[in-house]
Amino acid sequence: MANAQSIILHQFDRSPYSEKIRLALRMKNLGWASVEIPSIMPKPDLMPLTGGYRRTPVMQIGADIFCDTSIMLSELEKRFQIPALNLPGHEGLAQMVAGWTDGKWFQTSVAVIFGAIGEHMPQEFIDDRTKMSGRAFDVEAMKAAAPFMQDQWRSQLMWIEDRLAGGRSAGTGDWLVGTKPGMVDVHAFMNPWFVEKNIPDFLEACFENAPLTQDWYRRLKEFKGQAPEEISGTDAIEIANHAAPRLKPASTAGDLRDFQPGDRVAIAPDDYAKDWVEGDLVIANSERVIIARQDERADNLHVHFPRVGYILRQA
Ligand SMILES: N[C@@H](CCC(=O)N[C@@H](CS)C(=O)NCC(=O)O)C(=O)O
Repeated sequence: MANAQSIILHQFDRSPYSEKIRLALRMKNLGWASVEIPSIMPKPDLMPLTGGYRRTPVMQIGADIFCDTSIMLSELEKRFQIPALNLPGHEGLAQMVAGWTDGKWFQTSVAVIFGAIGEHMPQEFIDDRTKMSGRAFDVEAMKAAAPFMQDQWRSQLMWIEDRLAGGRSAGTGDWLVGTKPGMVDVHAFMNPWFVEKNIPDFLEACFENAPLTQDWYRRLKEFKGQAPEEISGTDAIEIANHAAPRLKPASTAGDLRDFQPGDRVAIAPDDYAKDWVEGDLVIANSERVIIARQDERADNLHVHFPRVGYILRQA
């Protein structure tokens, strides 16, 4: 039974960012619980935990709530060290690679996928994404751009092929960095997975010129991991309500902008879906921000955000 120590992932099956975390959980062979959340608003059993952050996935361990996959991966790596994903050579580089996989490559994937299947998406999904991003989710425009975007997508896949070929010819291993799979591989896996889920023929066509990548992708898919325990959103809130956040000394030492512990602050993603989450600052360092907040349904929560990709301000 899921409890205050369990890793709980609030997610949905087709979510590529969720797959990134699921792959890391499989590679670490960790047990976990899953809460299936809607892919569009409203998300009534998620908001009490995050305080307004609506994106997918969200990770919970007891009363600690983790928003954004980068902070989830960092936390999993800290708490469950063996087997490590931040292997020698992956440190720092993994985050740099994620800047590309989650940025440019992901945007190209979205254009290719919705250019191909956008017209089959329900109107509620299109309306939600338009509202979330503040600009039209223009399926017609994506359809028109699809051929150019396909070229760009494959070109980015070939960077993986180049890296694998380089490792092979130098005799330094057949993963992206060295002889074992790690965090860089986790980040790079997401976009091919997203494309395979939606337009498998296109991925197959790209693999024709990228045999090393095809083999690398297949090897990553071999991690079996553990099947999650399915729990409800209300169960997850109950678990948070009966847990306490992990004790951490409040600190903003070295902060560039003079935030102090206890400051009333607000934080939001800086790209789109700018939903502000308010709370009392506990920790602000170069990697993350932790804010304490209370909810009617969960007394005392610590919500974690990465620093990169987020805006922090006094509330
Ligand atoms: N920077 C975020 C991005 C997450 C993201 O954009 N996820 C998509 C789904 S895979 C999303 O939130 N879509 C809107 C939604 O699910 O409400 C992260 O790394 O977790």
